[in-house]
Amino acid sequence: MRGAQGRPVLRDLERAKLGLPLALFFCLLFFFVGFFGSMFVSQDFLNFGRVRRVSLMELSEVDVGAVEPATRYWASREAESGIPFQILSWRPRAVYFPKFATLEQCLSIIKNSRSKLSPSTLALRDGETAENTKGIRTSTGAFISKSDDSSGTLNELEEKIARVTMIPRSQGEDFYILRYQIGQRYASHYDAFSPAEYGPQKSQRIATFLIYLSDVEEGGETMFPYENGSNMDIEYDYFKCIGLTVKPSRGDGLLFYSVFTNGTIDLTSLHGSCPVIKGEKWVATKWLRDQTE
Ligand SMILES: O=C(O)CCC(=O)C(=O)O
Repeated sequence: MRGAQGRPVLRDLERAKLGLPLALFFCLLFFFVGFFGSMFVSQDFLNFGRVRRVSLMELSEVDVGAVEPATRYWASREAESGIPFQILSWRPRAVYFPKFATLEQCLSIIKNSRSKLSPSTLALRDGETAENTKGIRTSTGAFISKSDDSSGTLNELEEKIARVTMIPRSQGEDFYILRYQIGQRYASHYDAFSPAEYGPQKSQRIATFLIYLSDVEEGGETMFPYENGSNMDIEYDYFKCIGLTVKPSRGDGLLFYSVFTNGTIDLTSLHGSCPVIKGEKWVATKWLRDQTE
């Protein structure tokens, strides 16, 4: 190495008697870089650990009441199954599964059910008739079992639903394939049957898994008007689209629970389908029960 006038620098330094102080300076420099550098690395590591622990705590039921809606859009996580999901809400417990079904699976289900659809019906309570409940549910639909589907698609999806919900396939009803055309909707309702209103039940619907088979240009959202306890204190008009709304996106899945773990109905699971404004909505619904029917 050469100095400004072409003289070797080390020799210059030696001459200036800077050799020892310089060596000490470099030693100290390396020490501090190493010390603080390792602190940064371990801090990062600790933070990573902390984030994961908090997430797991938030996933436990203990914190249900404390979670605000703003925290519902967490980054996707993967369950044990390796299927990505996103917590949408704690009240009701609702989980979103992006790209749960493939485009081919969605199209195959629509193709297989199109010719089998008939006007959707309602389970009637005392005093209700088809006439006085007209307008509540205006879609068409068809129950289709996996054995009615030679493509094997419903079988594959049923298996996948059982994997993510950990509810045995034998506790699932046949798929109900729904089609909503412009203006059609399903006013807010509960999927669980209250024995006080519907009489004693052999088994209860505990959860619902929806697979959106189509996008919808406008409208057709699945809505939860009472999400997080909101709107429960007003005279809610069951036709109104308020609260948490989920825009259908082809292939995505939505799971929500209608009952608490003690079997009582979660009132915040009230839900419905907003009217389709533009386009068409197709959904495959699987109702899951607390025991084999
Ligand atoms: O179509 C939807 O988005 C909701 C369907 C629904 O409410 C049901 O099938 O119980």
